[in-house]
Amino acid sequence: MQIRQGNPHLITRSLSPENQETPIQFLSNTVTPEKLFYRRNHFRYPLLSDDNFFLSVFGSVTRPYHFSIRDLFNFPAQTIETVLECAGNKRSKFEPKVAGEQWEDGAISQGIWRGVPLRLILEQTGLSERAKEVVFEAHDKGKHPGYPQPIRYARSLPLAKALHPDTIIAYELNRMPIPGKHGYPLRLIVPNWYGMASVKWLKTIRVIDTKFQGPFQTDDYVYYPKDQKPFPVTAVKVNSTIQKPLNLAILEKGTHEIKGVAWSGSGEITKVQVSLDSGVNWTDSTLTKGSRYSWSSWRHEWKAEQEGEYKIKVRAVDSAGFVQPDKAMWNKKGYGYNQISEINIKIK
Ligand SMILES: Nc1nc2c(c(=O)[nH]1)N[C@H]1C(S)=C(S)[C@@H](COP(=O)(O)O)O[C@H]1N2
Ligand SMILES: [Mo]
Repeated sequence: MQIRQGNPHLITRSLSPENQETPIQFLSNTVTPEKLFYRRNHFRYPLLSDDNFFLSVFGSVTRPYHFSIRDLFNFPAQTIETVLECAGNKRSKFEPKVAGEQWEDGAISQGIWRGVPLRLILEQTGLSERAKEVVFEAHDKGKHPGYPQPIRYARSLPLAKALHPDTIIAYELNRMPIPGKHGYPLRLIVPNWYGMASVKWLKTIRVIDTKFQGPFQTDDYVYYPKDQKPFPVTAVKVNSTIQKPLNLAILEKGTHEIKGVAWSGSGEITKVQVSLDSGVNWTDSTLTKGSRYSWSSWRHEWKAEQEGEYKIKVRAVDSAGFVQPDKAMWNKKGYGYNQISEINIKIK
């Protein structure tokens, strides 16, 4: 008899609501399978069926409408492969520490989403001249500090982002109906923005001519830096993760592969550099570019000839000219950590 080798599985940060991260160090495929796709929830899961399911679109529109799932299937579909990263990814690395889920590197996954461009839906309903933002309200709800009654998860997008051809109302993930934990039956997908924008379990879409003031818009998902005015969390910052070797590994002398992924919400990854001497000298790694919104893979072969302890650093650069900084911008709620990636290893 043989005892089977273990398989990667999600890492639990909290059980209720369920928050679990992807074991990103052990991912080799470009698309994250459902069982390893990170889960980030504010409330308990809502239980929905697609029978009698309607998505209502109303507010500052000329022809409000209740769309059935079937109505949505009749629109031309758009397929988008994209990174989905929680704004709190890597929060555990902030110094000084900040409260919140102590995510390491795995509050990020990648999937292929298929659905209807929101823009086509809004073309059908029409927009009033004063329309300014689009509010997405979800089915999940619960207690929130400062609110006597349970509130629903809700977020808004400015009109320009809502009308972007790649902002979609998705009904499939990885060529299957969206799993219950990831938004079944309908979910918003907003490529290039942190995950909070991609509202799961869509209930209504309301066009407004003011600025949305919900707590997940004006309290959470706002950067509160030390000596700057607060500003909203939007685009994903240029970032990378080292998948191999693992931090604090002890390795033999010889050739080792250093590899990982890199991504950005403001352009494509153009370069990933590796330093084997704590950031003094940098070499370009070999880059395999992903598609427009997906992560890129990088690798570097290292001939480790000398015993000792090494600090290996990695920094990604994107086409907009952004580079991972030496020091992440500390902020009270711990969003957008993208400091140069590093591991410490020992060669014996
Ligand atoms: N309805 C609803 N949508 C939501 C959330 C939520 O709690 N409720 N969490 C948001 C956050 S913060 C993230 S990072 C992503 C996580 O998506 P996933 O659980 O499918 O990975 O969903 C976003 N959409
Ligand atoms: Mo998130």
